Amino acid sequence: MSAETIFSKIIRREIPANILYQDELVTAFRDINPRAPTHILIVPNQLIPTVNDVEPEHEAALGRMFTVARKLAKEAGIDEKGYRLIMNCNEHGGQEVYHIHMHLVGGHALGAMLAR
Ligand code: DGP
Repeated sequence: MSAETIFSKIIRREIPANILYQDELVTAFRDINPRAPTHILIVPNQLIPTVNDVEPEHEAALGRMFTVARKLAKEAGIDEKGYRLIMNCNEHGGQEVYHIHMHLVGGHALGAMLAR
């Protein structure tokens, strides 16, 4: 069993978060430390620590993360100008919370994908 993170408590609504969307597979809430005008985290309700732990049985939740990203980007009014979806994995990827999550960021031009 993997160790739960703060995200499991947010999903179960045991601690406060600005939840924008929730269904049986995924939950989306505003990042506590936004790096852009829109910065939303979309997470599977089931704990998957890293992308390295993804299995075929997770495909429904992972696919739902994209359809929810599309919906929330439209609701935020950033769909036409564009946005970025980011998933960090492990130390070199800069992952801080070991419950996989998709960052939906946008609201202004985000610049180069990676610092050189
Ligand atoms: P990452 O580096 O990809 O693991 O990003 C983790 C993100 O999670 C980071 O942008 C800050 C956010 N975060 C961490 N703790 C909390 C929390 O308690 N509430 C919310 N809403 N976001 C959090």
